[in-house]
Order: sequence, then structure tokens, then C-alpha cells
Amino acid sequence: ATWKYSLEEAIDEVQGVYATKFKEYIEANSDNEVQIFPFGTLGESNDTTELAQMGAIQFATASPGFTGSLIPELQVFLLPYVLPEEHAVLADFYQTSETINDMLAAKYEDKSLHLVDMYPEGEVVMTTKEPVTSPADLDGVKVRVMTSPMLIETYDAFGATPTPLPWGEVYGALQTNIIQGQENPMFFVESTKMYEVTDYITYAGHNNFTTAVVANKSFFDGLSDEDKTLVQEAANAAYEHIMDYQQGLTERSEAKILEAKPSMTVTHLTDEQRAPFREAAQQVREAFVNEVGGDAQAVLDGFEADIEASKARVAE
Ligand code: 6CS
Repeated sequence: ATWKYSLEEAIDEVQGVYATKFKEYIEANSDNEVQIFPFGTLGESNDTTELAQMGAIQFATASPGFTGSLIPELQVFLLPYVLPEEHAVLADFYQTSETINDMLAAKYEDKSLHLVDMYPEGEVVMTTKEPVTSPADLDGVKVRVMTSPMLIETYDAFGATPTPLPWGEVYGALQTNIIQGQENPMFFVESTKMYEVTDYITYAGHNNFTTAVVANKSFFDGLSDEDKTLVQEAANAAYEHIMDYQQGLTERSEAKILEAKPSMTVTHLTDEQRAPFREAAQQVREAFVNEVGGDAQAVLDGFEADIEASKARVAE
């Protein structure tokens, strides 16, 4: 069969590198084919997630920054200063976390989706038109966020004016000054040339960009046991590949940006400068628990316990 697989990114960006490995594995080990639809060919993320829910496509990359509106508990990934920063800990966490692979996976099933895999895409940085070293610097600054409510909550807490927008509108909105900032991993700031329309890059260490690979539920449930195993093995191979691919990617992307635009100012906030952002994060955790309700507290508790377990495993 031919399986259609949509991305929120271009084929040579992180999601595309993952999907290419997934496709290669499927095609080398079965008669199935994978047809990849990069960003721009089928619509924005919310559109492609819907196509996967309806079964018009079999696979989609659907980041919690958008799907948090569909499955509110997924917004645990958006909470600032919760995910670990160390690559090895992250690599272990997504693969082993029962909160992700059991509790959150079940919530996708309720929305006609099957969770195939989740992976991190890199530390999120802010890119702005003016320097940012404290929440006060964000006062009155319209910062574009993906559309999940907890990102709006985060930038509210950080002192900015959060502006949710689909990805396709971000470059133009920065160019025309409708917004004055946005956040994304460094590789994406480089590949999409967002450095052309902003002048400052700030590392606050507040999050890593998480994405998810989902399949249409009835499609997945209808696969033979052999094909189900094949999909899982392809995801495992792609996961290993994408974690490897990302070693040093942030630094390489930063170097490319500085080469293209030497006037770009890159700032790593000190622990002291991060303190007020960390403090503001507390209010976002509370909003997650109170506003999402339901399993939110259990998800957050499980999430943090799983992170601690990964840290302990990696430290061994
Ligand atoms: O900011 C966004 O909307 C996009 N960022 C990344 C890294 N991937 C896809 C997403 O649409």
C-alpha cells in the first residue's frame, strides 16, 4: 500500500530527516510505500492533523504546540522549565516515559489518532527585534506562539503580548512588524531565515520543541501484526537517527546564522537572568493543572517522575 505522511516542516528540516529515515526503513523492509508531503503541500498543522483524523492521510507530524488545543493534557510539553536540557536524558525520556507512551498515547486514541512516536527538535530560543534579558524587556512585545493555550499563558507570564499564529504567517508578520518576536529551535530559525526579520536571539533554557508522529487510528488498528511491528521498528530507527542527527545541530545552525548575518546578537541568559522567567513558569504550571483539569496533575506528576528516572538511568 501507499501511505501518505505529512510534515509541518520542509524535507531537509528535522521532521523531514526523521520521515525520510522512516520511509527508507518501511520501503526496504516491506512492499509498502511512503509518500511524504512537506509543509506547504497540504496546509497548516491543524489541517494536516484533521486529514490524519479523517484517514485522508495515514501519518502526520503533529506538534503539541498545535495539538494541545485538541488534547489539552499534551500541553505538559509546553510548560517552561519542565523538560530536561541534556541530550542523553531527553533521548532516554521520550522512549521510556510511561506517561507519554501509555497515559498520553491513550488520549490520542480518543481523537481517532494512534501515537507512533514523539521526539524533541531542539532547545527553543526567542528571536526578537530588541534585546531581551528580563521579562520587563518583553513588555508590549507581541511574541508569536503556536496556537496551544499554554503557550499564550507562558508568554503572558513572561511579560509579553502573546500572539498565536499558524506557522505560515510568521515570517510575514515579523517583516511587517505585526509581531516583534517568536520562539523556535535554532535549526528552524536558520532554515526558515527568521534571522532576516529579527536581530536578537536569546537562550533562556525554558523549553525544547517536542513533536509527535501520529497515524490514523482505524488505519493503524487495521494493519496486520507484521505491519504494526514494521511501523514501530521504522519509528525506532528514525528516532535513533534523528537524535544522532541533532547532536551539535544548534551550534552548527548558530554558526550559519552568524555567517549570513554577522550583526545578529546571540545571548545566553545567565542563571540570574533566568530566575524571573523560572519564577513566572510557576504560574503556567498552576494554569495547566487548574485550567486543563482532568488528568493534568497526574500527567505532570508522571512526567516529572519519568524525567527523574531518565536522569538516574543516564547518570549510571
Ligand atoms: O513554529 C512552528 O509553528 C513550527 N516550528 C517547528 C520547529 N516545526 C513546525 C512548526 O510548525
